Amino acid sequence: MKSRREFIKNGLLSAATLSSIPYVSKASSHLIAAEQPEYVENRKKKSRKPIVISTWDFGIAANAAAWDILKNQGSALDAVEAGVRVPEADLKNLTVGKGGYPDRDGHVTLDACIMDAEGNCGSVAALTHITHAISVARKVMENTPHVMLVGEGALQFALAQGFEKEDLLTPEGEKAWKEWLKEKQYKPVMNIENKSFPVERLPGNQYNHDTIGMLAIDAQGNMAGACTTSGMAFKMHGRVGDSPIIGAGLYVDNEIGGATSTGVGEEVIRTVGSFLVVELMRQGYSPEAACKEAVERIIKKKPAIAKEIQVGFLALNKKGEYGSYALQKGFSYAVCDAEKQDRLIPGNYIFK
Ligand code: SD4
Repeated sequence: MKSRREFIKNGLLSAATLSSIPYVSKASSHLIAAEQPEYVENRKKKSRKPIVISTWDFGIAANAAAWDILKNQGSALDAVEAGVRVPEADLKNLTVGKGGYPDRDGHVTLDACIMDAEGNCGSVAALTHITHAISVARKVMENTPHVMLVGEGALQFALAQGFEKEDLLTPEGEKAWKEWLKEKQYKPVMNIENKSFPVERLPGNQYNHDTIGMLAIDAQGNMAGACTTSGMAFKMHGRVGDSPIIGAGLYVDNEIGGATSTGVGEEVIRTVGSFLVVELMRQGYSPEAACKEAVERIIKKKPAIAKEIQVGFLALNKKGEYGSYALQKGFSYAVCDAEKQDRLIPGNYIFK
C-alpha cells in the first residue's frame, strides 16, 4: 500500500468532478466575478444580519432552508442544522450524507460537527447508517457532557436518540465503488475543480468530494456553524478528516466570527485551520485576508503537497462581512441575506 504522503501527492484531481456537475448547470447563472464592485461593496457592508453563507454550489439550496428559519427570527443554530440537512438528504450529492461515496471497504461513513454562540459544540466521526449526521452531532452537544462520539458508539447513541437506521450506500455509490475496486488505486482525490473539463475525460477512479460548511448570524446577532461530509471517496475505513474536528473544519466565536473549511482535511487539521482564521479575524484581519493567511500557512508547512491539493476556507465575521480563500481555482460559496438569497461567489485562490 502507498504511504499517506504518496497518496496525498497522487491525489491530484485535475478535472471537473462528478459530484459538482449536477449543480453547475443549476447554479452557474448565479456565478458572479468575486471582485465585481457590487460584491466587494456588499462584503464590506456593516451589520448585515441575518445572513447565512456556505461552501460550494450546493450551498444555495442549503442556504434557502437556513433562510426560512433566519427570516422568521429563528436561531442561527436551528438555521445551520436545517441548512446542511438539505445536501445530507440529497441523493444527487455524492459527498455529503446519504448517497455519499463509501470508503474503500464499501461503508459510507459520515463526519459532522456543529457549534453555537455560547461555544457549545458537538461532533460525530465515522458515523454509519444515519443520514443526518449533523443532527446527531447536535444531540451530542445537547444531550451528553461530551463533544465528540465516533464509529459504533456514535451509531449506538444515534439509535438511542431515535434516529432511524438506514442503508446509506446508493446504487450510484455502489457502482462507483465497484468501478474503483477494479484498479483499487489508493488515490483519495480532491476537489480541484475545473468546470470546463469534459466529464467524460475523467478517469474511472477519480471522484470529487466536497463538504458543506455553513456559518450564520441570526436576527438577534448570534452566530452558529455546521459542517458535514462523507469525506474522501474510497478512503481507508476509519479515516476521519477535518470536518468533524472543532477548530479544524469549523470554529465559531460569537464575539469575533466563524470559519469553516473544505478540501484535504489532513492539511487543515495540521494547521488547525478554522480556529486560525477566527483568531486572525480577532487580530483585525478581514475574513478574506484571514482565509488567505490560513491557506498560506498550509503552503509554508507543506509546499510540495499544497500545490497538488485543494483546501478552501470560508469566514464570516460578527459584522456580517464574509470572504474566502482557496489554494486552487474552483472553490465557490453561496451567500444569502435579506437583499439576495442566491448569490454564488467564486473564491479567490493562490495558485493562478
Ligand atoms: C475531508 N475536508 O474529509 C473533508 C472533505 C472535503 O471538499 O471537504 N472535501 O477531508
